[in-house]
Amino acid sequence: MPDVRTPSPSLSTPLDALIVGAGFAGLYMLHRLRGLGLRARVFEAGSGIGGTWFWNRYPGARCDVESIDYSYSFSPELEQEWEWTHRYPGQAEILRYIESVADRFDLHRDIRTGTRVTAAAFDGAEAVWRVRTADGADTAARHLIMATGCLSVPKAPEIDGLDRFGGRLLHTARWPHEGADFTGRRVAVIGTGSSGVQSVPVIAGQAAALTVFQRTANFSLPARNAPLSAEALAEARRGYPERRRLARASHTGVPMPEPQASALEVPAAEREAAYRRHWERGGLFGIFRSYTDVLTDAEANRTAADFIRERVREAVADPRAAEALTPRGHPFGTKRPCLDTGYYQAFNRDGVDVVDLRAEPIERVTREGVRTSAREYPFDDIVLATGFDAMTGALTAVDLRGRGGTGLRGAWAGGWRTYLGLGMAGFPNLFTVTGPGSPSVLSNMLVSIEQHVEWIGDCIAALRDRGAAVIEPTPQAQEAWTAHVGEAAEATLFPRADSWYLGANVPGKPRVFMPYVGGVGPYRELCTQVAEDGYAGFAIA
Ligand code: N01
Repeated sequence: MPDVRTPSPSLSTPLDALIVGAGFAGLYMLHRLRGLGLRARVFEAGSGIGGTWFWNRYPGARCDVESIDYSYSFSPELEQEWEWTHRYPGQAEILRYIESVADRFDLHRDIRTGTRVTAAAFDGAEAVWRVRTADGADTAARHLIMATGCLSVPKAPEIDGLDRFGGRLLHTARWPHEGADFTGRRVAVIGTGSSGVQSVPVIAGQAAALTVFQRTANFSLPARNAPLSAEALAEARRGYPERRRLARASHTGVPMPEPQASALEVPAAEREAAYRRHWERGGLFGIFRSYTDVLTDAEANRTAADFIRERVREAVADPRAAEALTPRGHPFGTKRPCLDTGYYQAFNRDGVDVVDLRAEPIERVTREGVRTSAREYPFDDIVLATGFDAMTGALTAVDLRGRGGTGLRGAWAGGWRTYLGLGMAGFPNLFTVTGPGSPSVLSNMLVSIEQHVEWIGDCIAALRDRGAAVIEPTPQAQEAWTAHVGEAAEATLFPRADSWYLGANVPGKPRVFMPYVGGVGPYRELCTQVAEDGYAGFAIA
């Protein structure tokens, strides 16, 4: 029997497609293209597959979409056979799932790990992409598919002295595979987005002392994670066809009823009871999808925000810490809310505290710890939970050169521009999976990934069947789409927060809203229509 992990030989003739990234998107892309009879390879920078779930191994790392929804839908057998253990899947379980999928569909033989793509240039004469990897090798492929993830380039904070710290410095998105034990140690966590909020309760349970450095208090909702019973799993499996159909047609990619009423047209007691039901049930989408206008009307939003602020004050015993942890200054949901397991309660433990960086900014990191405007805090470990250069970061990290040598970095200097988040004018035969301008991070990523992968696969197959060599968005279609994405965001409260959705977390990054707020269902219909209309908005040659 051949070793399935041995890479297929011979790259002497151009591949039909080179896929960059072996996360959920890249793996399914490979499987899909193979199914269409196309020759594809995956290059992956990491030493293993799994993307997000390969890198983010910090304590408490867990998905905030339920297991049965955060899973591939393309294989009914896989759906029926995989045993999810919890309502929300932990990092290790998701990585096991991904590995099992790769084995099941024999993907490893076409994946090269430890292979970072550094540059790629379109050769117009041959109509191929010439792809350079960090080892200096070049590979030719007719299509280049960037499955590089939306949150895959970690961002270190702009804090002086990190390199001088004498203790252990960790980033949640580059967690050591052997793990990190905090027993008996004095630990700092910098950053209170999802990664910080998930890791704090676990670290708090181990460390001798934990100090959380918070610049912006985020809204966090209880996950209410629990083991998934055999009955619940069996029921979910029976209901899969309908569940998936609802997810694909929904706004967020999660099967739940769409809101019908304004938060302002129902009596306060009824609204409070609805928020309470969602809070008790747990989950990310309940409260902000409970009414039509939570994300579009400041007053409607305030009703939800006030409800959550009240819960924070109830949960945190020390009034000073409660005050610091109470989110204000941005509408609920405009920075991605967190889903936690005991985050606020962690601050009731001895030795766990929060430092409000708005009142007491960090001046620098020293050899011993963190120096703020008020005092020096000594630490053994500093954990950076400071986020990512989201959505565009992984694309501009590669020196992509399109027609005539045009660079993507230059083309995007004033902000991203795409057609449907699927491709860029001037970059023929290049596709982005869940690229900027698509619903992506505002949705259940698995639903959005599958939709893009299937659309891209069908598109490449259609080109082959037509005998066409090249497809690329027209500049007009790209401009119109990019403008539409911006206008759609402007009609919501999203632009009111300094969020990573807007690139506001990365100094110097253009402040342009990146994901499409139109919802996965309507967006899917639009993409399908574009294909049915013979790839309207694309030039094919
Ligand atoms: O990153 P973030 P993340 N000094 O950017 C702070 C997904 N995800 O890794 O808000 C001090 O959200 C920064 O402060 P501020 C999910 O989509 C999902 O936590 O910019 N602080 C913020 O508090 C999520 O939204 C899951 O003022 C600094 C934090 O660091 C996305 O990934 C789990 C700073 C960064 O928060 C990113 O989450 C994890 C500085 N110089 C992640 N620079 C689940 O599925 C930054 N900060 C549950």
